[in-house]
Amino acid sequence: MSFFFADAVLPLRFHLRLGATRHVLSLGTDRPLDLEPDEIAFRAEQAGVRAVATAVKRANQLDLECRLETDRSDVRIEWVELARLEETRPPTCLRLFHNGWESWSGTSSLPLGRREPRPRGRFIRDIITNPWLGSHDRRGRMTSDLVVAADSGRDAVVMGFTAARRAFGFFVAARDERGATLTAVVPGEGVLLRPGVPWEIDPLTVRRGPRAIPLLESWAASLGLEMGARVGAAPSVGWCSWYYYFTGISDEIIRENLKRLVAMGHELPLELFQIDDGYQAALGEWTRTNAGFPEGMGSLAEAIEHAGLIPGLWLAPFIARREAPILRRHPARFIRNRRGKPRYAIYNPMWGKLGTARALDTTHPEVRDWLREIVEVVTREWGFRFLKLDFLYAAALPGRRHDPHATGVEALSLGLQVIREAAGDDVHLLGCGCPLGPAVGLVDSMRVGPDVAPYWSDRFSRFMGRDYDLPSTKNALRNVLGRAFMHRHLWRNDPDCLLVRAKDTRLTLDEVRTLASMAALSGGTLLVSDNLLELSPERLAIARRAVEINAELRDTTPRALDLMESGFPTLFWGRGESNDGPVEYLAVCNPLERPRARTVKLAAYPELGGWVDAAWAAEIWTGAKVAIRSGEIDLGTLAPHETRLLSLRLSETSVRGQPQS
Ligand code: 9PG
Repeated sequence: MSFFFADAVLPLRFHLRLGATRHVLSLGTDRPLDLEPDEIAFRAEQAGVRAVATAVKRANQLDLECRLETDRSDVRIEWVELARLEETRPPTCLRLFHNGWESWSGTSSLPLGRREPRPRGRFIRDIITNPWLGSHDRRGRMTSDLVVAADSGRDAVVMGFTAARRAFGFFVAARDERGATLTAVVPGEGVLLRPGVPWEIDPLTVRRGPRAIPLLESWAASLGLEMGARVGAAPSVGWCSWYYYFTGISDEIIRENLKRLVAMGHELPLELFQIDDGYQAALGEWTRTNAGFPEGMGSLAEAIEHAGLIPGLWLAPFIARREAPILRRHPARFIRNRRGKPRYAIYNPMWGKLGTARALDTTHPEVRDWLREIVEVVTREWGFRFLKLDFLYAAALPGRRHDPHATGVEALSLGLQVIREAAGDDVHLLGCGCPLGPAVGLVDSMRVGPDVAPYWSDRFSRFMGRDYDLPSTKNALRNVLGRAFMHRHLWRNDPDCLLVRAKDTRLTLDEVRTLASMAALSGGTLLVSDNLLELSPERLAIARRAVEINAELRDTTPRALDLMESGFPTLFWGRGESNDGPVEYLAVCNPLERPRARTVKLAAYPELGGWVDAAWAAEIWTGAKVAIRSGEIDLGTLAPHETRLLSLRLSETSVRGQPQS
């Protein structure tokens, strides 16, 4: 069988600086490899720098390992051009899946030759995009972090790193007169090599098969295995203070909601109660509370525990604002910019006008001691057992660090390791605003998209963020579907909160049902973030249904079936277990601004193929029964932003076929 992108080239080209001079060390060639299964070794030595690589070719898979070593003390690594896939006659329907750098970064599939939307304004771009794209980031090129997929409609290829210990490796897709290329690049961040210590590049894998999603899942399984992913049981459903109260929380507000939740009992059976941003004395001063929390956090954690819930708390451990003593007293504990000053991490108007937050240097031993202390207070003294760790990208930002050998990946891992050690194995860590790779094996769950919001989309997100990576329910959901394949392979996905309220929101009932459908099918963490005192019984029922479905799908990885067909997937599918046996759900969404007639052809997706001449479907939100006829589900017309959530049922006589990959 002849695949598209069949030609694999291994240039293995190291761009170095030896003292003040630039040097390129090439191990490989620009000739395509032959495809026979084989193992090839590469070796080169120049100017006291040695590099070796091994490529293992199997049927439909290529694995590459590579390392660099020197005895000199003046060698810096700029970047490495590792591998390239080439196609001289790209199919016209070719789409690429690109993955964003951190939790909030937009992720979707795009036609070849298109570049993913980039936020306007450096202050947003800096926290959304890999800081090391450099000259690869050009017009007409698409970039993807950690993994990339291409789908011709007939077959697919996935390229991805199977460890994330060294560098923020990325992929660049380019198209020109000669065809198309997909190149794997490893940025060295200009760090100094330690003499005598090998610099091992995160291994790369290339896998081919008929469809992209199973390949993405298989890549995620490999990365998860290598990094010791934490995917065990976890609190899955709960309440979070952020998306109704934002920073306006107080001891009283938290207790009122807690009391209401307890009174609701089985009406809303949750496990976790999480206090978000707004309790702390200052950003970076975590162990003292502000005036809204006069009794401190320990007594709140106790009250939550007493109510039979898991107490959860938000922390942004790697940033501090100038009100925090750590920034005033210890500027040397921060990543430094070109002027030697603490490096900028974010400007967030929610935290008041004055100034910005700065990024801590986790390679500094005093910072690690400080982190350890905070986490010990919060978990042991106060008793929180779930930590939402936010703005984690800050630890990985470029700048001068205490340790000149450390990359951003290594700095972020160090910081997260200290937190994990201090918190212990039993505290649940949720990563947020976090570059994805280095957190695998350290966090239990991970936010996989931008913040949801009490609106579908707004002008700020459309203009500044080009409707792609800034907070909005639309942007959040695109990523929940786009990154579904990571769930239970790298961590448990956090699709962000569920807002079901009818007041203080611009979300319509259709949009609320869409959010509830996708959060439920994600199988990930599902936190309701409304004022519980003001929820109507009808809206509460939506949350309860979502919680029930979510529980049935906890132990499966759902699939966005049309991930490689459209920029906003519209079919989300999951198969799980209920008290009455196996269950299967299909959400069909209309993300468009206009009504859309929709028929789903079951044979188009192997996951649905077994239903062709079987059964009927029940619409969860309306209770309507939908017939499956001639292998199709005809849903009529969907309103803008509406989702029909279908529970697929067997008829008495039919037998459900097995889903295929
Ligand atoms: C608390 C919030 C919530 C939320 C997090 C995070 O300026 N920004 O780009 C920006 C992005 C995300 C963000 C805040 C600011 O939200 O995702 O769930 O915890 O912090 O401050």
